[in-house]
Amino acid sequence: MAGQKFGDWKNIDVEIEDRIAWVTLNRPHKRNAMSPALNDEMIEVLDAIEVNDDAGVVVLTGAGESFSAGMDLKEYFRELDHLPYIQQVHRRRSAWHWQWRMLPNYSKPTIAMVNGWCFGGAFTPLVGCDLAIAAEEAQFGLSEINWGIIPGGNVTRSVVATMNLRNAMYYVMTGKTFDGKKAAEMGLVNEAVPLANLREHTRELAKELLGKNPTVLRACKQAVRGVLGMSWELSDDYLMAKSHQSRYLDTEGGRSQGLKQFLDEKSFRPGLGGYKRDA
Ligand code: ACO
Ligand code: V55
Repeated sequence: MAGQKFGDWKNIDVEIEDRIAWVTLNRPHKRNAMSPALNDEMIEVLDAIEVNDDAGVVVLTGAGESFSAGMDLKEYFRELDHLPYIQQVHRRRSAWHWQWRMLPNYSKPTIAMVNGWCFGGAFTPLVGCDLAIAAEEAQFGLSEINWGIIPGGNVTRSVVATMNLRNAMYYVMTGKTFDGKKAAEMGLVNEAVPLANLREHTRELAKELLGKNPTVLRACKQAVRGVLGMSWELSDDYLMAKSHQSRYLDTEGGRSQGLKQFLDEKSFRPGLGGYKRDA
């Protein structure tokens, strides 16, 4: 890639190119299984990119032929088993923190680019990302049942947030693999494209997001996750408050630009594309 290397981490490679931060889980010899060291570093990576103005979108992917083979079974399960429970919890906390606290609340749009194997624990960051594009050839699986555990670490929560009850049950109970096409059909990912086109396709999606108002995008993605557990009354009030908040925070004055360019200047149609941003 022609991008600029960003930071210096052992288990993660970050390159920033044209405002896209390509974050690559980089333990290909372990099929990018997520170790405690990798998860500790991911917190630093996401923190650093969030405050870096050179990056407007994050793409999360994996080095080599794997997106991620899930939690590192040796370093989390075998090697922590002898520790007291509270110490195990402490060691696992960095995984939880970036995968289902930081990612869903992230200030910039995030896209999971599933280039290959995606098992078990990898479903949590997959679903933590706002959008997901998979290679048709990628193989997914909730393999926990195959080695004798239930999908923990909020994997089950991630599955039911995206897949319907029948599909969730089927794949959790059988541990059978499915490919990128099937993942797209079920709504676990937005789309599947041939592996050869995956990066280019993801880049186009990232560029599209980079063309939108970042303040409003942030409010939109927070709102989509936020309203899920709310009553209609609470949701309406929250969305009105969020809408006013984003107008207040939006330094480029998106809403008034949009109205002016459509109603007065007749220079664009909101139904068919975005207003002209000169900010
Ligand atoms: N944890 C720890 N090590 C792993 C993991 C993992 N999740 N996945 C792969 N590795 C290691 C292997 O132990 C092996 O290490 P070694 O070279 O030191 O012996 C290396 O990565 C390569 O693995 P292979 O199995 O040889 O690779 P292959 O390309 O043949 O198969 C596949 C890839 C299918 C991904 C296979 O490695 C696999 O089934 N991995 C486990 C997938 C899984 O069930 N993950 C756990 C989900 S449950 C959870 O996340 C809590
Ligand atoms: C998994 C399980 C976990 C965890 C992360 O099933 C992922 C996957 C039981 O703990 O912390």
